[in-house]
Amino acid sequence: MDVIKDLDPELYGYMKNELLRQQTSLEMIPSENFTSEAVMQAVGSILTNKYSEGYPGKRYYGGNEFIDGIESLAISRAKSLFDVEHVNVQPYSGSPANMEVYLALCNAGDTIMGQSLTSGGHLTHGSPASATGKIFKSIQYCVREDGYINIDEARKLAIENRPKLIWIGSTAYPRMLPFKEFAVIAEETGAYLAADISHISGLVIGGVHESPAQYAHIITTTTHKTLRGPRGAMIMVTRRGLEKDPELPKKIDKSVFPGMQGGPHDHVTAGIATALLQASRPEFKEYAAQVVKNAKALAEALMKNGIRLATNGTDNHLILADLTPIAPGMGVFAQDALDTAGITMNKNTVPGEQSSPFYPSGLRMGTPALTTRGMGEPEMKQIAGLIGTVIRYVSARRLPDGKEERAEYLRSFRAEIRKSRELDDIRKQVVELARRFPLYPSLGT
Ligand code: DSN
Repeated sequence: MDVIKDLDPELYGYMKNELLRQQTSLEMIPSENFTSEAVMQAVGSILTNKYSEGYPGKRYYGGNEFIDGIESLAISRAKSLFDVEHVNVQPYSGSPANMEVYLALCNAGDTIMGQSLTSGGHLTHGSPASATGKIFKSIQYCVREDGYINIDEARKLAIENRPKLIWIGSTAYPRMLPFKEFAVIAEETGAYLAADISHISGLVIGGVHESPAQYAHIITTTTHKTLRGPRGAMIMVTRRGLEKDPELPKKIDKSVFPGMQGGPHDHVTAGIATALLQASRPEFKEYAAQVVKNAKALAEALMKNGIRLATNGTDNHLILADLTPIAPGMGVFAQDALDTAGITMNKNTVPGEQSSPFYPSGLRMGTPALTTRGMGEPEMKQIAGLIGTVIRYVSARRLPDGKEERAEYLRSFRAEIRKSRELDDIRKQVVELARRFPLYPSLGT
């Protein structure tokens, strides 16, 4: 960062502090990870200078002979790793990728179906807060009381409403995604099935989560979560997709460009190619397996610490702690106090949420980033103990009912936790633990 340091000390200050924050805290947001220095080199390279609207061999600008090579490399690596027939690596991120799937398959007003946001689905799967819930007639299936996807409800809704497109894929679901069951529902109702595996694509490649390749027609994924690449996304068409609609690859490509996007981010495409190469190595399989082992160890230890978990555990990289037994809305206090102690995760709704999406009762956490640092089961037990202590520290808190009282109460709570000796003591233990697993040592601090 030396060039930035000389040119722009103000920006450099923020960047250095962010580096220090990443190095000295415990990153447990399940959708985050630490990408490799090779990926960062690709993303920070001269490839950011190029325009290349179109696709390899069919560009609207000259000078793309090397960019064609890079994009073709990313595509061929993705095809072989995910065992799919067609890949588009140009989507800017996950939400645009999903919008591009809609644009390829649906018209405004068509019926679509996805998992509701409060049940762990994604905004772009038809949430009323997203354009996808406004442009289309959105049918939402939920999880059952026990936290598992309600497949019977999804089937009933699909038969009643005949959606053109069904999404399977989640952002806060700790169990295996039921691809096979959803393929049966899609088949029965004539729908396209799109699997959004953004959270779990690294686990799929690593062989610790079933692949949707034989079940879905389309697969979307971001590239920066468990896959550990740069911020970006891909849309894939499976053999099953080609059988249903031989025009699918063409429809997807046209929808990405010129339908939704202009020039692809070639530096990101290079980062995706690099990440896919790394993900094809045996070490990545070990990494993916360790992510799941760590999540299971963390879940076990949290439950021993008296913390309730949605579905009583996890099959993947993610854990959803349900703090409702302490008090509805407890996720808000817990997230802030944990953050003060250097443990980063996010408040989240839980199955049967008794509070609200903005003041939810749960905490969503995961192990991909901690595992990248090299942490294992013993560290997960230690971290569960720290999380348990912080949750006990906030457990007497209660959210006031009134909106203004609530804002005032949270302001004073936040001021108070900044001065808390107990949290400061945990913060010191967090720094000590984090320092034992160095992150980006070549970048200093
Ligand atoms: N923001 C992502 C997540 O945290 O799961 C989803 O878009």
